[in-house]
Amino acid sequence: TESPTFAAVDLGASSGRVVLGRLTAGRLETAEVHRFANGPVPLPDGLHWDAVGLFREVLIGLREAGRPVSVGVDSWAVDYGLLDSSGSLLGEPFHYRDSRTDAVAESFVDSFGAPELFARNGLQFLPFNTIFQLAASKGAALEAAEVLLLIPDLIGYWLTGQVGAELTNASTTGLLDARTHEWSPELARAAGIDPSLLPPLRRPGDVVGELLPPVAEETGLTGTSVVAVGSHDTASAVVGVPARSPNFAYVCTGTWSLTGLELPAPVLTEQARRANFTNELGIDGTVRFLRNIMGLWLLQESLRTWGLTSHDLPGLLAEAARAEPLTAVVDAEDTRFLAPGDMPARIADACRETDQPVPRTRGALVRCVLESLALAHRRAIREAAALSGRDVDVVHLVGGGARNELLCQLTADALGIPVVAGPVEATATGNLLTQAKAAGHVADLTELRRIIATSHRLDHYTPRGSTGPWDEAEIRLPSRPTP
Ligand code: ADP
Ligand code: LRH
Repeated sequence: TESPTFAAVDLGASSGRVVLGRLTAGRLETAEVHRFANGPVPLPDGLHWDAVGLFREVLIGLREAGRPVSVGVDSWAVDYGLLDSSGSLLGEPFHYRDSRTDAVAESFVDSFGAPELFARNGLQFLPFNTIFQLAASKGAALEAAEVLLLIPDLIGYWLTGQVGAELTNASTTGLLDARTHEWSPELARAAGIDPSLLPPLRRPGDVVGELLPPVAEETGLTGTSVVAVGSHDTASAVVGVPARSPNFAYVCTGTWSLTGLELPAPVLTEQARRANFTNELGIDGTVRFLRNIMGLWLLQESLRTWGLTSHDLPGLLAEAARAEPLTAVVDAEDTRFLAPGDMPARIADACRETDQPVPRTRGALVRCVLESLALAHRRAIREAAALSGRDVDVVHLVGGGARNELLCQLTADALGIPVVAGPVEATATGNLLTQAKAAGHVADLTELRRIIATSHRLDHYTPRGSTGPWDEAEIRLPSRPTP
């Protein structure tokens, strides 16, 4: 019989792609058929995504997809579009870096009670969680809205005409009950919305629907259905971690560094809340116990400030590799770095405030960014292990950052634990294999990960030297207030 193929639509905050996967004799061959840029668009009322433009790129990609069994869609979390009663999109979705939640998020938490909120939804405090975005929204769009669709579900709606909310991404909204895995009407009301705005939940593996006739015509696809995957990109990235033993931690590095552990159950303790950990849902009942670290956004925005592009990255990384180690580090979880803007200036401020030298060259600043990320990876992994009572003997670093050899090596050095880097396209890989599993070609997560480990070239980094200099650098970071 012919080997089945699947198509993954993976929308990252900095780029989107359509990737095909063919499963033959226990190996997955992948081919990227379309890639396109993505990013915030400043409009008079704030920062948005160009959702319609992204959908157009999805259609262009699917036109190159051949005859896949199914299509799965994933994207970044928390953001949403609103539809009116006739199914029209009510304005371009806001970007999670928009500042409208600044004044609202903390006061919402204060009035609800931080421990009460964490006990209910199990989420890390991030000012852009959907619950805070909704609390900050006023106006006509929300009043006219009949249904709220998270970004991958919006793309799924445009492909099939079916509405729903996929569970892994719903778990990032702050509106899902961490114990029952159902929408919480109480949290919806607290956010100021009618709970009926939230569509029925669907799970990875569920059929979303068949392609609408204009979509089938535009893409040339017939007989292809859309299947729900871990539609939160980080859920698919964790599926795409080629772990061979249970004692692994992961760092999903792209725009963000999502760093933590895969667990069978949430950790809802007061210590976990104070350490600002999140319990997001993975596939097959797993929990992603992790922290959001600012990630390569720090580097992307530095390049943008300098008028450089990703083509300049190899040269800059070579300079960073030659720069003096650990002269200055910043807290890569500080929300001061969240908004778009002059990143080198903000990093310099953070160095001054902690009495450290300001990096004088671009190479030194890039080194400061990568060392700060490595230190943040170390802190999150150590704390996740302590809070969950797990041992960690290997760290899997997946996503675009797996191409960054210096970042991989520094992460191994800081932790004193080996790092296995790759796949770069872990998210698309996890998306594809979740579809293959839904179609009955893969038994479970263990087999799925074995397929990834045998299909991809992985790079191994062994820790160099002692972790002493990292212990010393960690002391220079300001202590974080706990609410
Ligand atoms: P996202 O899904 O959040 O958009 P990706 O997983 O695509 O992010 O990762 C993008 C990041 O990958 C970039 O910000 C960049 O730092 C890194 N990257 C891409 N290409 C290279 C390269 N050739 N060398 C080092 N890093 C790279
Ligand atoms: C990574 C990601 C992350 C979220 C952020 C908004 O792309 O989905 O897991 O917290 O975007």
